[in-house]
Amino acid sequence: MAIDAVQLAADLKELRGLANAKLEDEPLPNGEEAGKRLRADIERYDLKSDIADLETKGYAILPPGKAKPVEFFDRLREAILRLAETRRHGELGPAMGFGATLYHLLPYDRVFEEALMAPATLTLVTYLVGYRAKLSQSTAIIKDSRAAALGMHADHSGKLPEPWPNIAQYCNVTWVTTDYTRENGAVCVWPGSHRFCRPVPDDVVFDHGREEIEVLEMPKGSVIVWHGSLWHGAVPRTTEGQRVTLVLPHVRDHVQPQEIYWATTTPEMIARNPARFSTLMGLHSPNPWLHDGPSLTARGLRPVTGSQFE
Ligand SMILES: O=C(O)CCC(=O)C(=O)O
Ligand SMILES: [Fe+2]
Repeated sequence: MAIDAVQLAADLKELRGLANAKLEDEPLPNGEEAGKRLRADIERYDLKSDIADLETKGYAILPPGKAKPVEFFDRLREAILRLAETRRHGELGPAMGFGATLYHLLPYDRVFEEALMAPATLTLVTYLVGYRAKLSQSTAIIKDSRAAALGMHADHSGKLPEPWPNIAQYCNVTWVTTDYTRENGAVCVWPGSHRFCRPVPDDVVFDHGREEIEVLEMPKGSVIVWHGSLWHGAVPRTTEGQRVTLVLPHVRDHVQPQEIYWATTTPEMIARNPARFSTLMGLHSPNPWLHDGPSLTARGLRPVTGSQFE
């Protein structure tokens, strides 16, 4: 059955209309105003040293309580495990060292929306990929005692042609809902590798033991944010039980998100969230469009004052 493109265009127009109306009261900042607002948020959420970590190491770790209270991570884990009972798991996860993967979780529990809109993490996302950032994935990773090592890679791989720019085009926000230890299969990183601006060489992919690579051990309730060029992977899990993680990667506005969020965004979701939520769903981007072309109210296409379109 073909998609009804006429209906799709009408639905998208309605959603974009609601999303654009949100901007009237809460316009997204541009230029100098964007810098000013970002600096104020970095101050407000006490993120100066995290920004320094993003610059020097390519990742930052928010300790328990900084992004959200620890209880919030219990809600996240419970929602993931509940959904894991009934939802189809991704096929590639276990084979590639990702464990059991559940994709596109955002619309299925409000707790994911809360994580997405948490101000401290959103400020770090803004620092890395701008105010026009779009959500790229809302994916849960569940690893049990059989979970293999995840090869070292950069998230820019397979998404951006090389050579990569210094500036992040993709960033990862990893919500840690069970303790990360070496035995539990924690994420590992090569600090500073985001500055190499290139993919992980073949001989490093499964060389997790080399001295430059650090295993990130941290308690439940932590959040890790990293630059898309950072070399990272995960060590194998050797203990019983499960490692449960939510990843919320974001992209710059010109990069195609991995998951199609406007397709599952409802008018209620737009209404109950700040305007920024609609931006994250891709609803403030003028493209993609169907036969109706870009919307006149889309960003960058505001009517010229005094024009016939005013
Ligand atoms: O949690 C993991 O094992 C790593 C996942 C990963 O590489 C990613 O989310 O980009
Ligand atoms: Fe990754």
